[in-house]
Amino acid sequence: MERVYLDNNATTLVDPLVKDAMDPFFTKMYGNPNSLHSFGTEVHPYMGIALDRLYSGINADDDDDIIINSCATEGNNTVIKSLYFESVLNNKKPQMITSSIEHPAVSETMEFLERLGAEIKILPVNSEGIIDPDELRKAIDPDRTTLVSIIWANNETGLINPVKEYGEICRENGVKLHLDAVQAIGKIPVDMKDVLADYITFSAHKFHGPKGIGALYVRKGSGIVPLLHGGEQMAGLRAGTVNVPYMVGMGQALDLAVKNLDFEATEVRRLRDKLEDAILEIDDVEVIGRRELRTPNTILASFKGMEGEAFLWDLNQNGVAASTGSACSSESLESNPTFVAMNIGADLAHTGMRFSLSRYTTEDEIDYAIDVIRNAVKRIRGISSTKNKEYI
Ligand code: C6P
Repeated sequence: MERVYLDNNATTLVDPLVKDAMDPFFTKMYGNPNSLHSFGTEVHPYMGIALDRLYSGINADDDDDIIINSCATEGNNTVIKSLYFESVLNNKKPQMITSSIEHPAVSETMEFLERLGAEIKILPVNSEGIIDPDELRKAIDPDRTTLVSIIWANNETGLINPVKEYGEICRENGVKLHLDAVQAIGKIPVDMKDVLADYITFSAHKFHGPKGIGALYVRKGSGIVPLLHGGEQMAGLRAGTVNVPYMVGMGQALDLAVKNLDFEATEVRRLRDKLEDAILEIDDVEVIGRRELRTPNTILASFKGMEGEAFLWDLNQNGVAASTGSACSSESLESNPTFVAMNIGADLAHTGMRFSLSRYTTEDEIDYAIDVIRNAVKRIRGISSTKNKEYI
């Protein structure tokens, strides 16, 4: 076994069928889809096919909008800043509600707007790691709240929030709801006729599509103030030449992801549970969040007395790729936003290690990873106990 990739919440491999679908648009059909000559017009219909796949993949209504962009970070920034601008344009002080377990693409955008004068309320998680709908209900001020932005499934724990209830609460109060759906899409059903969110954001590379392309869903009537001006693309809501090959790839990837949802719920879950059971046999290890409440591919385990950097290094040396948290905060190896939000291991040295599978993960890989993890824990705890004895 050379290498085992268990960091699929950071990014995934591009499905070979997705790569094949994208291929002709680099060297054969490369025209600008907005050009009026044949190089452009021959490309245009493929954007329609890709969009149809996205609409059906999230069960959006034909009248809703799906704006193609560069990634979920852009989508999250667009929704939050757009609603801020809308309030400012209407001479209102924006008040936004978010949670303590958001991805930095939401939390840091909120912090930035706070510096510009917005009021930001941050909802805590309950003992299960979930944002309680009652807390949301209490926090909303129908006269003042501009936007609620909550993560659908958390990228570190995989815990799935009760988004259907949030949608109903926001609708009752006439408040707009944005859901960061990056870690939900391709892992659990995402149905925009069932969940009453105004906006959702996602990135193709989390479901075996290419990096550098994402989408923002906007429900009919919810509106968006564009952040990028300078062209009529995306109905004037996001200017800039559309990345056709990647858009085609995202459409194909979502189509395949939806077709594989049952496989995620059964086979990916079975392998995840096998790995989780083995991890739980190790002393002083806890897994965050009940299995039934999580996406089928994710484990965030807390290893007591382990140093994060050493653990990650040891796993990597032996061919297992995991992560101490989200890839974008990996430079601060010890800080784990979920542990902070859930108040885990504040007094003791705990390392959170995330293992995230995909439909490409095999049983042999899981068996190999189990051995590597067990041995890494033995080695590192052995070294730290020797160090402790030296101090005595
Ligand atoms: N999370 C992780 O290791 P981009 O990078 O823009 O495609 O996606 C950003 C993003 C937004 N929301 C959530 C919930 C996410 O998980 C991510 C990406 C990766 O957890 C990389 S930081």
